[in-house]
Amino acid sequence: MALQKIPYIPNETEIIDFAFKKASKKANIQYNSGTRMFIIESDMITAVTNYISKMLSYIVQSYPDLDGLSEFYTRLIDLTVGVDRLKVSLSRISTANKTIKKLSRGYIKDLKKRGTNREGIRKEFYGRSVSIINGLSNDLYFLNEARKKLNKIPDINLDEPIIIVTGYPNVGKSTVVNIISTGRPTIASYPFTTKEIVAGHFYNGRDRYQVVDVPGILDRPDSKRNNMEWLAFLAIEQVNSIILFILDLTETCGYTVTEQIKLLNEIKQNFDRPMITVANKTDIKRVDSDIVDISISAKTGDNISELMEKILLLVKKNNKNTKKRTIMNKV
Ligand SMILES: Nc1nc2c(ncn2[C@@H]2O[C@H](COP(=O)(O)OP(=O)(O)OP(=O)(O)O)[C@@H](O)[C@H]2O)c(=O)[nH]1
Ligand SMILES: [Mg+2]
Repeated sequence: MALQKIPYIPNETEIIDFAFKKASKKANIQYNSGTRMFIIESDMITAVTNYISKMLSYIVQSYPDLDGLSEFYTRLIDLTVGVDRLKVSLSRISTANKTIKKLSRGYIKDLKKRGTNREGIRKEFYGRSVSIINGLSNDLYFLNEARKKLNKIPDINLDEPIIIVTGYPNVGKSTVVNIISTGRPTIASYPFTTKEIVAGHFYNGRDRYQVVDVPGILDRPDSKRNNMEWLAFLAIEQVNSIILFILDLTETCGYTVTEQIKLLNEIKQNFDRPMITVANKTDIKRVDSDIVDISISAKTGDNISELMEKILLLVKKNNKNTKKRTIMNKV
């Protein structure tokens, strides 16, 4: 399942301009045709209410139903923008929508009273609606910023083979993803360059393989971990994939081999995932180690075709095991 793309969220000025311009256009036509004042004023209130309501409902509906999402996407959204914050903003928009509709009914009732200043009543309704919409300004801003981040979440097809590339920050994970797939995560010589999950793919014959880049993870207590590290764990935990664990044995990434191996062991212990351990940056220095399955240079392309062979073999093995497990579960 993929997350729906969220369209542009208008700000308070755009909502107000849209609703009032449309309503006054309608009123001008009625003035010119000599319609009664009561009808004109009440139609204007109704029109403004309808346009505002349409836009506010549209905003709420633009977002996925947060209570109906899978655990993976709920936690992904939570780490990306905060589910509670999102719920608060969306519910404020819905409440404003209801309040304006209620106000509108009240003011239309007032219009019916004899001897009242009808234009004054309609203007009072306008003033109150404008201030309600202005009160949503922070929420509308937040929802539009959240939308930009959420729209970057890649579509991951859970039915196709997936390769998650993980390891310490700055070891060359994104460089590996760039060289083996269509994924184009940013590469830079500092830690935590990758701040979100980025996906790409490659084909072997007709079969598509998805390659997922995740933020770097440090070996440190959970309480110290940042949202980016949790994003990486979330992907490893929730997505049935094979893992490419990238190590930088040259330590030019800024972290020691001991630290990197500790993380490797933690991931092995906590997640039951088929894994290939890869030593990167052999162009700088070749370091022998028993813990790696293959040594490569993502920069020069050295040994990449051998890496691809290993990936294909492991995916094949994993597919067989997954099928076996599902059959066993059904028995
Ligand atoms: N010499 C050499 N440099 C490499 C190699 N692979 C990556 N680098 C460099 O290492 C630095 C980090 O590369 P990235 O691919 O951004 O590393 P990352 O693991 O994705 O880093 P984060 O996203 O910050 O966790 C960059 O300066 C790369 O150019 C390699 O095989 N050889
Ligand atoms: Mg990266």
